[in-house]
Amino acid sequence: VEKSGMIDTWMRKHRLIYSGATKHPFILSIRDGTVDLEAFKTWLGQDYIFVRAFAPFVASVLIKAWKESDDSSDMEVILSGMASLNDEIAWFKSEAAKWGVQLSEVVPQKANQDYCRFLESLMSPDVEYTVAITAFWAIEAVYQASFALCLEDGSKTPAELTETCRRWGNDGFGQYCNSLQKIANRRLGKTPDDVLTKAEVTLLRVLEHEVEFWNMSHGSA
Ligand code: HMH
Repeated sequence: VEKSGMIDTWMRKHRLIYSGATKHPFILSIRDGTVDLEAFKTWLGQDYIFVRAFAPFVASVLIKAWKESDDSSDMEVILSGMASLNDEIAWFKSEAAKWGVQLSEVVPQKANQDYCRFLESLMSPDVEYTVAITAFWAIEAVYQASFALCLEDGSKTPAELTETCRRWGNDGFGQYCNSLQKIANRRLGKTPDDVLTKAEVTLLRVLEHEVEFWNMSHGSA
């Protein structure tokens, strides 16, 4: 079996759930300009809490790369991701102030708690680097694809939300996601079948958590 483009194979195999995560009604409402700004504020506050849990997860991937990776450039890609999280947390604070969202008073909703607990489970030293880097790629790729959609020609994204969309939808972030995808593909191409299965299951869990996360702001919450 050709395993080198495993991510692409999985994207084809799971394209319905992938597009469920990247073309969620909340994202489509930003794109068509009908977004409920209260829903946006909910997302902003919840995502700030998520990113605070995401940073230690990325740190755990860095540790795994340092211990297990066969390519020293992996560490630089992961480290650049960690560095942008520093900027991102500052951005959330200033954005929240702009929208009148009190971050200290935001209570994590169940979907957010579940997602953060899932991230924590992936921080365990028992979780293989290959599995963790696949999850890391998927988490970033969903945001990249989602927000890039809101910046495409013909989208009616409200002016006050374009900066948010550019944060994850810009080309630089797209390049960074491609670098993560390359690392994941390289690792998946030489991993035993049991780890491959774990990585695929983990990828599906990420996509499910992303859908539930969007649902907090729009839909079945
Ligand atoms: C829920 N998924 C969620 N929040 C984020 N900020 C990202 C992915 C991308 O970093």
